[in-house]
Amino acid sequence: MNINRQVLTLDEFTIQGLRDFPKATGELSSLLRDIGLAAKRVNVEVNKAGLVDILGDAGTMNVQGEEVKKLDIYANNQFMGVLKHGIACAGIASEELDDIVVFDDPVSNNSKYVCMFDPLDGSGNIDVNVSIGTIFSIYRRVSELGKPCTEEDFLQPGNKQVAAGYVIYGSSTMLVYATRRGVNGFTLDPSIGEFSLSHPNIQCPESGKIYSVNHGNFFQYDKPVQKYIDGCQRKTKTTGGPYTQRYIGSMVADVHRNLIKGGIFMYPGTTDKPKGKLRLLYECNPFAFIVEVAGGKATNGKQRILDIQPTELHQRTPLFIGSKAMMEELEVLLNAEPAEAAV
Ligand code: P6P
Repeated sequence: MNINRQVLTLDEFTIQGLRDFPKATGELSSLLRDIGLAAKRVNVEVNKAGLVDILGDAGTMNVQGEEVKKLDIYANNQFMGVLKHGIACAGIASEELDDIVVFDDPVSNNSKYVCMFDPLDGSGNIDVNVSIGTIFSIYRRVSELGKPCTEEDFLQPGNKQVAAGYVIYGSSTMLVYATRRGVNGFTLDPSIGEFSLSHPNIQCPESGKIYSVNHGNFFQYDKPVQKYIDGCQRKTKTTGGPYTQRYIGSMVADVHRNLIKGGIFMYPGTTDKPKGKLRLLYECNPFAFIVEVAGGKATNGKQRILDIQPTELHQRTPLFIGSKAMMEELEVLLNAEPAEAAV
């Protein structure tokens, strides 16, 4: 047995990456380690949420107009805190905050990066013990170093992301992040309290047999989307169905499963919500970056998610994301003439 065989921790992995790039300043590695620390703190609270009075609505409404649960606030403050007191982040944007937070201190103003996050996505599932997650997205600033960051730093298209990732608080707690060099997954090892490399170089399977969508909205979807969903339930000239339907109602859990096993996740626009429900900057862009680096695709039905030029922090977008071949099946229908699209 190789006694020196060790599973790399997140810290060792990011530091080892620096050895490959001697000119790197180490700021991005530092930022990722900060996120890992906050994730461990959130994990502790998520894992005991049922035991202490941290559940239940905090009584406030967030910018989405949704009841905010106490754990959302706790998670938001953990991620904001480690980033503010780190050396690599000039400011943040969060699903839980109306506006950006400019850290505006000498160290932060000289930091190269800004970070956006959804601190606890799927929080409506907290009370029923369904997997939930944190989603994050990292950009290099476009504003002048040495000065406070500006909103312009946050309204960059997703194709400018330097790194993106998520934490899934599930049967085990995993941190998965992507840079242009690849996607790697780290599972929290409670025996040492460290995220340890468990899923190196994640590739999204070229195709799959899982489709994820909220069927309750079926009659509000456009005809091409209805036609594709129909094709997921039986073989058609454009789809290889029948597939298996899996939908947890927690984006991080649904997209993570499809990333590993292959599949397609859809949150289309509806007649009530033409822009859909999911947020571009801190939900769709990070997952689109991760899935594309892993070999998959992500669009809003017409355009690559990563090419969308944002105009506001909390804007929504329809999302279709997953295995390349399944996405291409869908695109045949989305691009077909309307006459083709009727179910
Ligand atoms: P629906 C959770 O509230 C969330 O933002 C995502 O995590 C999830 O994929 C989606 O909403 C579920 O929405 O309308 O299907 O319940």
